[in-house]
Amino acid sequence: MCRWAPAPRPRWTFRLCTACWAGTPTRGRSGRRRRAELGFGNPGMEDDPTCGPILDNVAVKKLFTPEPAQDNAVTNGDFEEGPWMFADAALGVLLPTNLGQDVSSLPGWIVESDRAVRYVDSDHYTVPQGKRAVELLSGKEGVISQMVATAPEKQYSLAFTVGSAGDSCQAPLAVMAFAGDQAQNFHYSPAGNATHVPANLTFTAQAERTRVAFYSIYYNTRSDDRSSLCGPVVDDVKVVAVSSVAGLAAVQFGLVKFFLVAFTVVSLVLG
Ligand SMILES: [Ca+2]
Repeated sequence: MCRWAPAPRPRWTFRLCTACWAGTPTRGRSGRRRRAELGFGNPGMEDDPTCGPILDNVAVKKLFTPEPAQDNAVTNGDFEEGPWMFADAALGVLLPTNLGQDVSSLPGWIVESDRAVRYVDSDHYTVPQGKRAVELLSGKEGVISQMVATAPEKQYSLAFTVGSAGDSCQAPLAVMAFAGDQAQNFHYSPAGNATHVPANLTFTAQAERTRVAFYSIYYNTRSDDRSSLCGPVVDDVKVVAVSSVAGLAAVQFGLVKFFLVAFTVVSLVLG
């Protein structure tokens, strides 16, 4: 029963100019304003036909697709660009599948499963890097993926962080990561107070584009109610040519070696 709630209208829509809120209306090639139509409807899943969901706080955000870094083939690998989040969105934003769609609310990424994943922010969750990340829900039914540019027969490193969202999610937390024909599971095993750990999967590209993907190995729920879905958090995804990784490691090793030699020389001079 929801006697206090008036029955919602079965469907309503409104139109908006896509640039009106920016103060400078834009026009398409035809000279006409470009408009988008938004629609909300009640699918009628309630037992009581006089009940229905409440709709409030509608926001429209203009998305942009970040350019991949020069040494990282992943677009929006830090998940910092995504849908609008209200300041009081304590439950994050659920991202449903966008498979087959031209536009993704998580630029660069495809939610290719039937179940949604959760977009979380650092105001309400533990986020490994920056202010945004993705929490994988529903086991292998919550998959995010991206096609990245690669050179055939070249070795790459898929690096990312996996951690806990700090939402009382029951262990174990683990991610299955895919890169081309390689797949490997990574468990979140924190050391000390660490809320996330680095993970790395090396693969050899077979084509000019390689699919990278993630899903949670387990169907986790929160420990406080044992019913709300949760899972591991993924962030800071990078695909880097192994030669670049080796070069960086060589530079780091060279610097360490230089400082050790310098420290030894200074120690000998000073007696
Ligand atoms: Ca991030």
